[in-house]
Amino acid sequence: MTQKVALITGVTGQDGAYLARLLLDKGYMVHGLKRRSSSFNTGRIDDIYQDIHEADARFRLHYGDMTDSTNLIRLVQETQPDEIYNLAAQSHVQVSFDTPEYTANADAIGVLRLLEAIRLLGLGQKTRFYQASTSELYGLVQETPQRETTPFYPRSPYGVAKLYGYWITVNYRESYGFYACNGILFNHESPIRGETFVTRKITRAVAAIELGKQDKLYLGNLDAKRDWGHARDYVEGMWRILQQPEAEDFVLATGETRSVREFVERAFAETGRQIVWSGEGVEEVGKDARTGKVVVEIDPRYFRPAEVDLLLGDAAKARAKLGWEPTTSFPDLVKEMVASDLALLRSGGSLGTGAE
Ligand code: NDP
Ligand code: GDR
Repeated sequence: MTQKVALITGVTGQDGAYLARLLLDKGYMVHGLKRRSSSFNTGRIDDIYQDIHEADARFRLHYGDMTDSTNLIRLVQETQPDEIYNLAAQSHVQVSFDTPEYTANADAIGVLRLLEAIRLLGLGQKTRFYQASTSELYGLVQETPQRETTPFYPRSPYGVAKLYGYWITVNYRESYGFYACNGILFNHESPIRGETFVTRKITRAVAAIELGKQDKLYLGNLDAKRDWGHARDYVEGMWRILQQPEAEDFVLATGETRSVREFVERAFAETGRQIVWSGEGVEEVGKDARTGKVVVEIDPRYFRPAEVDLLLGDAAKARAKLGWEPTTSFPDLVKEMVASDLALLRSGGSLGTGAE
């Protein structure tokens, strides 16, 4: 069998790193698009990076950007991929309120640029396309649990940009017969989750508080509910979505929802701390039940102009057609993330700055 070739945009992100590993394990030649940065941005993939001078290197990185059409066209032309996984995005919902235009450029028009690259190069019948769509499309939810047929109502510039990405993918499938699919993925996390998403922000703070390197954790809305799974399971789902006889869209979710508050409680419990809540609204605090010290405070700056209150996915279609199941429970996910952040800090890892 000839070796399959994959192109992953966003390869330096959480999902890109897990997916690159998965595809390399399956024998693929993997090309990844990375952005030029003034500091190293390949920390998540350094261990799988192979020296380009090695003749049999199966993992290659290329500079590029979702805002640069000619770059994307050249990359698709050079790599002639069997599968493209479009994971690149300005993926932070709150940041999208600060950078709405850039978010639209990268997350919406970026998808169009890649699809056009495939079309212009005449690869429409060869290259399968995966678009990283999101449960943020549901936003102000119209139905619970959310499934493939639930109407969308995005609540952020990020969600609105991703809505375009979703529909342009459907449109190229219907207009030109592309094998192009949306994975509508609910939140998925891991020890290499970006440090400013709420789960990782919490597990890093819990580890830092345990080791005496930080006093408090500042958060926004504790009552938002999310359907949290493990990124490892979700990249397996992405791959399965592109292996079907027909191109279709799929929800990937665990079918369980928890509040940010529950995540906080569970994470602190990993270090033997029970959290007791008192006060209301922005005055609410979480205290360590044993010492009485305040370890969680509310900072209004982390509230969003418009919030997504409740997400809960129904992955019945993925179960039936892809044989996909999440394998990591919520307690195990939290346990793994806290343990990893404790190990990282103990080994001298830095807390970094600007943790939102
Ligand atoms: P990350 O934020 O960890 O990674 C995003 C990746 O996109 C990084 O490699 C980043 O590069 C790259 N990127 C950002 N902007 C550009 C650009 N203009 N040009 C090229 N590359 C760019 O996200 P995740 O891995 O968590 O998510 C992957 C995808 O899935 C994203 O599209 C996200 O919106 C979507 N998604 C994620 C979910 C989740 O829960 N994780 C759920 C549903 C959808 P750099 O490293 O240089 O910043
Ligand atoms: P989300 O993830 O917006 O769901 O998008 P995030 O972890 O940022 O927020 C989840 C919920 O937690 C609340 N929250 C806070 N969030 C952050 N980041 N920081 C805080 O201090 C804080 N306090 C409370 C938020 O208000 C929100 O309700 C993620 C991203 O990966 C998207 O790219 C992806 O599409 C969706 O998941 C599915």
